[in-house]
Amino acid sequence: MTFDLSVYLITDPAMCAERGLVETMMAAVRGGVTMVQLRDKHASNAELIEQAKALKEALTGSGVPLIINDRLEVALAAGADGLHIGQTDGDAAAARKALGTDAILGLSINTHEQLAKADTSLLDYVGLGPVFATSTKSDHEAPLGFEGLAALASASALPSVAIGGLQAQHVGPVREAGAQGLAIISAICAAPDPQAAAERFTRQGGK
Ligand code: 3NM
Repeated sequence: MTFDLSVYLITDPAMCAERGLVETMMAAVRGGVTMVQLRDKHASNAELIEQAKALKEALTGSGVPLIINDRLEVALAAGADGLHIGQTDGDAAAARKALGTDAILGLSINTHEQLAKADTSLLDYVGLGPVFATSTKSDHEAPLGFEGLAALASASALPSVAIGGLQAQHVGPVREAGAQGLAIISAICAAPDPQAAAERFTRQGGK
């Protein structure tokens, strides 16, 4: 499946709770986000399957793919467009085998060692981060800054999306560092107006 990493929304259950998951995502889609990832480290698979199905239905006809964080069973059961895995989330080979060649498969990378070990034949993109320290992920690795991001992006054979503490004013520097896009949680999900927040990213040339 073709995909566009330029403005990649990742959902957070607490930040989306008040407005609703589907409503927050759809506001961001109206603002131009190009990918959506459902991420909830604590929900059960059954809860996530239900949420994923609702998101997938809302995205019908938008051309925006739905990616599931970490849970292969959820991606399969909900008919999602892909899966994103972290370094400790399990096995890219098993995920690719279960999802098939058409699915979008992404992997989080923080170091050159991790990048060297990643099997690019199994993956579609890498997530590089965190660019900055962020309170959204309490156990994140050491921040890369734009220099570290550029070093990893240039060493990557796969398209990359930057993550971690990113705001609309970072679209230019992230692109200059060689990443194809920005993955964003709080700057969109926790914004008073997620559509306007997404538009700030897409207007900066993020799309
Ligand atoms: N992964 P925000 S940083 C989910 O470095 C996640 O792999 C990261 O949230 C990584 O846009 C991060 O609110 C949190 O900073 C990103």
